[in-house]
Amino acid sequence: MKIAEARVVVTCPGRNFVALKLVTDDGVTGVGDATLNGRELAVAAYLREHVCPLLLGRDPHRIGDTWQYLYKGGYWRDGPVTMTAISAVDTALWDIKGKVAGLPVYQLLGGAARSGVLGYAHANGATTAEALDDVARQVADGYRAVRIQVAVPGVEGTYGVGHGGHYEPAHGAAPEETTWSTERYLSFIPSVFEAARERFGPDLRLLHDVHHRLTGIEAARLGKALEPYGLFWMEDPLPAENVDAFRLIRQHTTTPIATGEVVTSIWHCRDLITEQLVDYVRTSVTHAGGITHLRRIFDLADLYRIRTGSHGPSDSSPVGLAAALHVDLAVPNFGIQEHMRHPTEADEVFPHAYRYADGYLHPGDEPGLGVDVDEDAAARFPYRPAYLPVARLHDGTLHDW
Ligand code: EZ4
Ligand code: CO
Repeated sequence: MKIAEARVVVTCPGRNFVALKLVTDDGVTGVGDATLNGRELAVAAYLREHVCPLLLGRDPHRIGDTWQYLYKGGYWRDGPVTMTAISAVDTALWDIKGKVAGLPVYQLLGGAARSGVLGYAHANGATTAEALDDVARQVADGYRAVRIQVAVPGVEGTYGVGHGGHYEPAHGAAPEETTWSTERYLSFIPSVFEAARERFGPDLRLLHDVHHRLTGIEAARLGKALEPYGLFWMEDPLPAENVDAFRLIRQHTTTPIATGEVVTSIWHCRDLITEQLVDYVRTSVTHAGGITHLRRIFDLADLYRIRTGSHGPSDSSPVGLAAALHVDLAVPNFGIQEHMRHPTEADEVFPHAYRYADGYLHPGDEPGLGVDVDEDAAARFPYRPAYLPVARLHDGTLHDW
């Protein structure tokens, strides 16, 4: 069996996605997610120009060898563009292997370790009251875990808050300029979770994404202030390259910490894991080297009783979500899966077998990943440039977004 064709699909059904489709000489297809939000065409070109030609003629069953070939063989290893491209190839090869075996990918990973994948939904609002009404909607939809983001008074364009309803941060031909004030944020956010606990009681899992905005001591203060409200996690308190700052947070608070959505390999989260500086690893199939590499990260985490919390925003395509769900169902140390629904046009371009019901997701039982890209439908939605915002302090200084 040989890889006979490798095609890159760039499409914008409600938002931009990049997909890789591999076809074998006997007609088996496999798909992988290659979406890197705001830098989509860089990955598309990396695949088209430098990866697809190397795949032709290779044995699709040699997943591990192909991974090493693309990682070590490029000499310039790692980085989000390279790793997203490798992720797409790896995921597509698992899809092919599953189809050839006649088994869903989770069966190849050891089989189901649970009956369903606990998902968390997003709730947001311009005010606390609005956000809590959104939480109530998610709870009515069955979710047992909800992330809450509220616009901080006086902070225009707070992270995680939509322009009326659905939250989708990437838009426009240039990054939107938003503002940031750590002082206002820190004094406001605990009141949101106090109100959420009052309204929803002790059982609902509450999550919050700081989105890399704080210093170690600021994050320690926030973690302490949130302790009475028993958060499931405080996400990305600061950029993950700063391991020392996580040590500082740990000295001060028992609020659980999740990080890793921008981490692209095991090397960048090794110390966070082995020093038990985080409680949940948020690396994703789409950006951390596909199913093969994600399992290595999650296995390392399991040695330290650290659980998974894979990134699952709307900028991971339905292909990325399907792949995540197979891993989630099989690994021993699953924690939770982010679940942000896709636009309806995206569900049309990427027909899928995974399903959501009553707070839980399941990848379905079709051979492979159980997801495809309809290339004719994809062609009806041409790429439109869309950038993630930037954040500035009130004096104009560029801050972490
Ligand atoms: O801002 O995926 O937890 N989810 C997140 C996301 C990220 C986007 C960036 O592409 O932090 O909303
Ligand atoms: Co996040």
